[in-house]
Amino acid sequence: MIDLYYWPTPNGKKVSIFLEETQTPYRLLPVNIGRGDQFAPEFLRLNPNHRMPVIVDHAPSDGGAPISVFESGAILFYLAEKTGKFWPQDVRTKYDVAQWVFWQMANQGPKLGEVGHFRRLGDREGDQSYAVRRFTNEANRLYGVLNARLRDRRYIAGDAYTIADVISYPWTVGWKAQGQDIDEFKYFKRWFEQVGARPAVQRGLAIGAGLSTETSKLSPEEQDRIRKILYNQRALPVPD
Ligand SMILES: N[C@@H](CCC(=O)N[C@@H](CS)C(=O)NCC(=O)O)C(=O)O
Repeated sequence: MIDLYYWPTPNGKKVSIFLEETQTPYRLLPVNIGRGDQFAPEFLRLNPNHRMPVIVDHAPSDGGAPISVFESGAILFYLAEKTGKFWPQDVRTKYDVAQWVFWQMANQGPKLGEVGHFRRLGDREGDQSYAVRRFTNEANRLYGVLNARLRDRRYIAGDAYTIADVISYPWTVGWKAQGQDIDEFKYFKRWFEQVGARPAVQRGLAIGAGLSTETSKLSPEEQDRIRKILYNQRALPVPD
């Protein structure tokens, strides 16, 4: 059985989609990041970087002690290897998929995270127009990269749906809030609709939907409390 430490955000949904796609049994363990669950000592033992998602596999393939994995890219590599699904192992496809997984982790995820952050922030911390412009343009560039990639292939790594698609899709669901118009990217749009129509993707996206409330619907006090936890984090003290 896999334990999934989860909150319904794009990074969490990468893993719930994979687990739904492969019908892998899992137990959902909510990590309420707006309450600060990611800083609990038990959680920090699993991920010193205090971020979800994390998985713990209680039945690893070597028959040994449970294995825990953090970072959604590493989690998808682990689960793809364990299930033998969505990561073809011939040397060409294997590294085609790997490079796009790294692209997502190092580019698309962080930059789309920043564009969302600065566009939501408003002028609460002073004039953000440069940050908004910089990250909205960077998001546009990244949608362009996917669009060009998908011009002559059905999925990111070729004809087959792989973890490169699973990992890239959830961040694109918020394209409007990222200041983008997907009609600008017709090859991307075809892929977006195709992946979004998969029943397992829809189930994966819906996992934990009842756990959190959209920030804009919370009271100003509640929004403030969450911001204090999530914004301007600094190094945690190292225990003696
Ligand atoms: N690179 C990490 C990013 C994980 C991440 O940023 N998770 C966010 C939610 S999407 C989180 O746990 N945030 C808690 C916090 O900011 O304190 C991954 O892909 O797993």
